[in-house]
Amino acid sequence: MSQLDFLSELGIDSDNLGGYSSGWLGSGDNLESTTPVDGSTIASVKQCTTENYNSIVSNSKKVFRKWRMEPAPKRGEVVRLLGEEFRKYKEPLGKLISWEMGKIQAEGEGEVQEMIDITDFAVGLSRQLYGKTMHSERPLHRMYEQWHPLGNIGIITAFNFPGAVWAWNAMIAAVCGNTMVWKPSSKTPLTAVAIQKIVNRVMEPLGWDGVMNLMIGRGREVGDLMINDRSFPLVSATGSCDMGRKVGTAVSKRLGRSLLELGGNNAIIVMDDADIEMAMSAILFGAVGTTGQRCTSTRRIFLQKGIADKFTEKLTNTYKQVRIGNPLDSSTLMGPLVDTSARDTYVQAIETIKNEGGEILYGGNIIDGDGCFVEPTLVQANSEMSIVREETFAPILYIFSFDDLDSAIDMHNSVDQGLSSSIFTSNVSAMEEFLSHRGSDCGIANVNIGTSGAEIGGAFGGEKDTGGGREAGSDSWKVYMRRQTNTINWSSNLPLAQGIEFNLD
Ligand code: UN1
Repeated sequence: MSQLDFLSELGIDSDNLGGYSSGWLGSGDNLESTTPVDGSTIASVKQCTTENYNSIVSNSKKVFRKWRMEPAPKRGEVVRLLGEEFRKYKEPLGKLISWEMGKIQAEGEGEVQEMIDITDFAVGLSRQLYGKTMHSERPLHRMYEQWHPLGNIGIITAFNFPGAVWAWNAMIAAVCGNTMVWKPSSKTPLTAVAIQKIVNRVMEPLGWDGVMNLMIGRGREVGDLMINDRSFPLVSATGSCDMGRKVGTAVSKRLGRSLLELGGNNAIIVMDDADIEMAMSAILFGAVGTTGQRCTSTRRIFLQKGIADKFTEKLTNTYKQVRIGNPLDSSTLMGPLVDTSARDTYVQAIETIKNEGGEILYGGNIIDGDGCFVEPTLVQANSEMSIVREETFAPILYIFSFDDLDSAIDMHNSVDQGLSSSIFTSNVSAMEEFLSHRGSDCGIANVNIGTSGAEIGGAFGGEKDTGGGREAGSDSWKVYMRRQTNTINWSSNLPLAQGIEFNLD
């Protein structure tokens, strides 16, 4: 068996990727998908042009008029069938994700599991799109609010979760009655093609071709068209803070709605009384997992003075044992960075760290060869360093120490981003302090759990420069719908609210 057999399992023939009906093969120029494992080309995908954009969007808008008439639980049934299909392809799809962007296979399959989980969530949700009923101040009047589909939704996703983030948006948007156009990262077009093939296999026989559409193309071309297009009432975008500023500005200029899930600068506070083994494992997964390329990756740790030295020494020893290599090899813990430009960014960051007086305790080097491999890196940092305030999408972890919890929380909250955070402690007061209104300022705050690897059931997203959006679980669905307040008068009078009398005589 060849290592790349998962491609044929997914129906991917690199020379013939499939039809145009649902978008992905445009008539523009080719986009090469390469693997960061050795730089080789996996496939070449034709990108969408402005013309292709127009036809995908107009078809999606047309299908919306039909899809919104399908009762929500029936839409849920379609999503349930998608979930069944994702289950069948968990392994090959997980492998393709690994091969195309570099995360290890266990994490690739974990990502597909998130796709499955969100379909289950959305199926249940399809029978729970509840609106409230209010008591009217007027007699024999009924007042309530209901939720209607928004329309045709734009979904822009990043390379680091090339399937799951689309699924969080797509499954919820679909049960809410929306159609959608997905613009994936240009670094992971093949994963998007494989997913669209699965979608088509389920949707086409049901007559629902065109509910979920894929549009592979340049950000500066089709992405720009989408964010400026009034026909997209909502654009959900995941990526860097800079990208989010661009999307947010363009969408709000036309008074559209955006859902932004942007960069994080996530930290873990470890108190003297913490379970050290547990904290160590969480930090390792958070900082080294996905080669430091999750928006929830752990980038900073704050160690209380009593344990700081010992903890740092132990962590350094743990880092030495991280096995780096082919992400499809089951013994590998850390695969490559996504591409050579990510590797260049890592090199520049190491340079800046040194210039700013950071002490590299471990790592700091790239690993020679055709792949984009680097060493996981530990840095003894100081608060004067400016680079610690930035999100460098690489496995670089900054270590700080602190005396008391108040000062740790101050340092923790001093950055611009506000996605995920956690504290390791066995002290109930410290836990509650961290979770209180004067504690962590992030959208996600955990106790004795790391910063990454959130479950889909909770609303996912962050504050400040992370963009304020919420995706996946809880009541995130509301952003994919429009709320309508209805008042029905079933009396034979017309009393006005606020007791106003407005008569001619
Ligand atoms: C992201 O990196 O954009 O919480 C999403 C986590 C994953 C999702 C990360 N469930 O780490």
